[in-house]
Amino acid sequence: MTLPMTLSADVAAALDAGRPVVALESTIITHGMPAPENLETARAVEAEVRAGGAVPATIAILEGRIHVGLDEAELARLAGASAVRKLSRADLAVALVEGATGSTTVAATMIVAARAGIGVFATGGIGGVHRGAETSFDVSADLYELAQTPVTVVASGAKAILDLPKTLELLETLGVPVFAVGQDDFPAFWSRSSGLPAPLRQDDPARIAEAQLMRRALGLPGGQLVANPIPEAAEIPASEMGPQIEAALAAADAAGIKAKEVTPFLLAHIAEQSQGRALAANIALVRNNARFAARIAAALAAASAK
Ligand code: PSU
Ligand code: MN
Repeated sequence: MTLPMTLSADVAAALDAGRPVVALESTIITHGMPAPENLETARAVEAEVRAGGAVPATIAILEGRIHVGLDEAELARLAGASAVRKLSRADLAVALVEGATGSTTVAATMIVAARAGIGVFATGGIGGVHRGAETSFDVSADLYELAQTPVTVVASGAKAILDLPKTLELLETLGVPVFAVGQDDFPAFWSRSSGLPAPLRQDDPARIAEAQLMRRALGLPGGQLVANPIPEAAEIPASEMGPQIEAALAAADAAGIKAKEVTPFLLAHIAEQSQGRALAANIALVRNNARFAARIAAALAAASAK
């Protein structure tokens, strides 16, 4: 069976010529942010990638076809659509067969990026081990994807609604390199530090790109997590976020929220409770990650040409 996948003209041209490309996910547009900030952010993130000299490739499923690179109308249609599936490794294939429209999580975006030949991807925060996972078993498929699909993911760590120590432990078990950028601590999404040291630190995008290629030379599967802290001006201190996260978790529990709905529910609750501050922070960190990802993409293109 042939894969129903369309590359936009500028993404196809860049990949053919070996020029830098940065993949972007779409769940953050459909399930991670409210309108109209979702569409504004998607455009701003693409502009950051372009300003960094790379071509943005936002990935989504439109009526049973994978799109790598959305045009303005497609982006607007996705951001405004109501019944959009949140697609991950488990449900991507069947969504294509059913002709569905869906956004791609970190895991699904990595799968598509790797198929398209894109080695770098920027987002806000990856999914991870949820608090209470010892009873709920709620662990994001994003972690297992990082262990098997060769894409470097730039994020501001894992979302701080998660159990960050357990998330780091599982990443280590799965053999996923986790680099902090510009500091030694693992960031906590809205806050610059989680208080936990990151396993690795690498400030040079060229070394990060080379490490991805060296993993391939070693015959190792999987990608890398680049944990880039939120810019100082946009950060919300962890002491302020703590109670808001606790309140969101209690509300999710009371409402019986499970599985795929957990992350979108918690993010929406926190965005509302913080009067937009958490959302502004989320936007700032994604844009910053797009800038750093463009630098890695440039280094990857240069190293691959050698
Ligand atoms: N980063 C954000 N907002 C988001 C996400 C990431 O700033 O909404 C999405 C990503 O698509 C990630 C997903 O893969 O949340 C995690 O969902 P889950 O915990 O159900 O695996
Ligand atoms: Mn989950």
